[in-house]
Amino acid sequence: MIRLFDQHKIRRQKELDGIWKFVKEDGSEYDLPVPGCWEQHPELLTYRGKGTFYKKVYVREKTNIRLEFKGVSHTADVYFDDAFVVHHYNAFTGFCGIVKNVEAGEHVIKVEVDNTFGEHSALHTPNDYYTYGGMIRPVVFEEIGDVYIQNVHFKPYKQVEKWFAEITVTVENLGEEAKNVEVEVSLEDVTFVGQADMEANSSKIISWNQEFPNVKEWNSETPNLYYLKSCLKTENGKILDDYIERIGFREVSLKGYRLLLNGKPVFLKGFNRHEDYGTLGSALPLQVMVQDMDMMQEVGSNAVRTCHYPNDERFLDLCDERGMLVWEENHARGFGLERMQNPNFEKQCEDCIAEMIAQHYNHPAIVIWGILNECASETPEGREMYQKQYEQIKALDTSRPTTSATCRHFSDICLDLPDIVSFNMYSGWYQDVSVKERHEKEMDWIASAGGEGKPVIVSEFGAAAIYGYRDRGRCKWSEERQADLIRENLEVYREDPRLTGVFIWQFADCKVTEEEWFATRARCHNNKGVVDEYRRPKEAYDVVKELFPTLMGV
Ligand code: ADA
Repeated sequence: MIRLFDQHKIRRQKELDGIWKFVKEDGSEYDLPVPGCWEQHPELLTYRGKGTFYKKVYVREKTNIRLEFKGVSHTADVYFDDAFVVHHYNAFTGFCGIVKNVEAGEHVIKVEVDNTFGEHSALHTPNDYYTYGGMIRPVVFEEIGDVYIQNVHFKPYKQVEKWFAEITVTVENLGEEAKNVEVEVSLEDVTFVGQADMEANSSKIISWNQEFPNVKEWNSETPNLYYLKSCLKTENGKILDDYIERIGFREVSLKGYRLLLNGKPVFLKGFNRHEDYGTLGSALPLQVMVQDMDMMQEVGSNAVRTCHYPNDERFLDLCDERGMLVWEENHARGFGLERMQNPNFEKQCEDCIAEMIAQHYNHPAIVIWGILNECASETPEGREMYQKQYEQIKALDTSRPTTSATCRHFSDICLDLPDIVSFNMYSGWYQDVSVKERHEKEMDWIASAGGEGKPVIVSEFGAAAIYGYRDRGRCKWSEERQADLIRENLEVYREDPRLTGVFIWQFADCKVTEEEWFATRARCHNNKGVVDEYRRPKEAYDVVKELFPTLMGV
């Protein structure tokens, strides 16, 4: 499955899922499923290296081919019949390549994949989550004409109690001749058109500000979704291409200490969720995404943080359908200044932000853009990079607030930059301190260090527990202790009106890299999930179920 809805009725599109041939760097060959992680194969459990995937495809008649890769971990070089098509770094954002004038017949797609660490990879590093290898998300194969729709963006807004939207359609002309096409856009009973008069080998953006009189708002309780249908037509009405997006009418804003959705205050009762499952690694099938969603909603969660990277579009589609509010963030976890000064760091962050926003812009569920989890925000050099990334986000999207989860307590010099201040705090786990006392100190410091008057989110808190380890003395690492600490934290946070949300660290246990200090993690897992990596609930799961509903509903 590519998305949870059909994006095309006219454009020929298929998913290249199934078995691909994989040739490891040493020449050994495997039949691997795509999407998938190569670590699921018993001989590749710990393989960190390079390998090449091959897939034969058949083209019925001469056409242009558009290949879209939703996620390749972590670096891909794509070839079509041995001709280079596209290079991409980062497992967590999609990318595409175009091959023009492909003759009818059989062709071979080759994808060289690399999940090694080193200076070439500033974002995928040994970390408190695992960087797997392979084509972890869907691969899409499309046949397109010379003129096609490259992207559609939809930004809803309200004016005098009526819904409007700014719609932009980007059209590409791959041909060697100028083309003039009509662009038609429709949503329910509203249709509007524009003209794209295009030079050869060019692209054009057409935009509208359009009123939509008969629509219902999107929110957590009633996540109303609509199909935004765009198509390209010739002068005599022949449809050349189509592009369907699924959107929601909602506005996000801030007022005092609160995040507002459609003008109403919300309190985010969330989980941090890594894309990681048992033996499947980061290639989560829809079944797991739905199970995660059902479990998070069962305990009363209304929000999820895509720690620490952009998520699979199918999960974001599910959040749109279920009204699950999303803090999506760029790809970064715990980089001190030295790692932020890797020569590839800034460009790889910039590319990730650009791709994350371009590809996920239309999801109504995304209400916050985050950056740089626990990076060097206590340094002037780090501040420059934080500032640059916040500015990049605002240049691409002014409709959503920004934030960043800090752990530079009492030393962070960037709290004046984001719209919302967020901090990670493990009182009772890493520090044997009273949650309440430590929280008050943190909030006082935030107010004095640039965060005065801003909404605050406790972006991480929790404790570890080994699934199945029970102890009547409630010792550390027992399910009982984890449950006690989550209870103590939630009972403190629910009393603080300056908070507009909390995110438990974390929903499910996840694998970590057995390098650096992460190797000290029991089982080579981050064990702070309220469920384990197979979604088996720990005692804390029921504490969350008891307490989430008591958190401020306003
Ligand atoms: C940090 C980090 C998380 C995780 C957590 C932990 O806050 O943001 O990714 O590593 O600590 O479990 O210690």
